[in-house]
Amino acid sequence: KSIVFLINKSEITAGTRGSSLGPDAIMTAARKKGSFIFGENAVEKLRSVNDLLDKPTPYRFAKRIDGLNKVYDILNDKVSAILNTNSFPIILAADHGSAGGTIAGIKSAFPDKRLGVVWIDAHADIHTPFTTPSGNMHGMPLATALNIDNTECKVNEVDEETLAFWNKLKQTGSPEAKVRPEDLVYIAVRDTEEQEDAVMNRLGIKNYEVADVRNRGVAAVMAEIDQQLKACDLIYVSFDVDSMDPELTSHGTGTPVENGLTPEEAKAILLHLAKNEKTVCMEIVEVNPCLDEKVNVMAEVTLDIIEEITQQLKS
Ligand code: DIR
Ligand code: MN
Ligand code: MN
Ligand code: MN
Repeated sequence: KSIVFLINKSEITAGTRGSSLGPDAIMTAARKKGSFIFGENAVEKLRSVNDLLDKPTPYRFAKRIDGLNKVYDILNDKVSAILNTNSFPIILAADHGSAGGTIAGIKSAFPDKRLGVVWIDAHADIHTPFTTPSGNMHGMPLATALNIDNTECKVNEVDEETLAFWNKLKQTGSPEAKVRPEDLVYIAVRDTEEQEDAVMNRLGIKNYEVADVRNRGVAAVMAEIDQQLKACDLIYVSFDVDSMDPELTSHGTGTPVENGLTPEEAKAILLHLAKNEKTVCMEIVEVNPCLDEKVNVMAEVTLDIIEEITQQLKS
């Protein structure tokens, strides 16, 4: 496969600042190590909308949703264009809020294909403006892909303007749901709010806990995931680095949660998915060197994983 690294530095959806530096921290780690991965493969950089962060946002239950609509449109165009040239996008993004735009782009390129999603994350990212505790949109990308509002668990009174932007996000790439709940699999989710637990239960969304991965082994868990996604034509893999244990990644991410995957477990999972012919796009998000307790350790750990999946995809 021919790889395109797509760099998206918009960091408007997290609650902490600095993940826009994540992709550069990974590229810096590569140069330090003497890796030519970013010279040997195509690299494309997207325009960022980070200047929105220099002003307050009026949308308290969906912060900077105006900017996120632009990011969704940019990704929808770019990801679908890369897929249409038969290349494989590996997206290095700042925070996770844009991943719904990536899914929109995959759906735009393959409107008639059934898309499975493997979401490796400490968080479920399935909030909506009606349920969010923070207003941070990196907690919501999957709700846009599933086209759900979860008003069953409503806690926020959402204004009309926010709602119009929200509906537009959900419709980017397709007016209908882009992913079915049974085609979504979580790995390592361990920090959710009750509104998220309720929607996961209602829709029957499966989570493989860190203990499942550790006790049963990566191979057994991945075989079960392959089985669940058997009816899907395509797979998108979203890797939030906070799925990994903060003690092993020097807390270099915005919302670290203890008891995560080891980098070795994460790598084995991602390599398995990279080997699957159905996998059409992988995304790596939430590296934040501003929060790293050592010197760029999270980026170095993440680079190591990216190098191996790239090698696997090209073989
Ligand atoms: C929390 C934290 N569920 C929220 N979310 C995420 O604010 O919605 N942290 N995605 O990375
Ligand atoms: Mn996430
Ligand atoms: Mn997360
Ligand atoms: Mn600690």
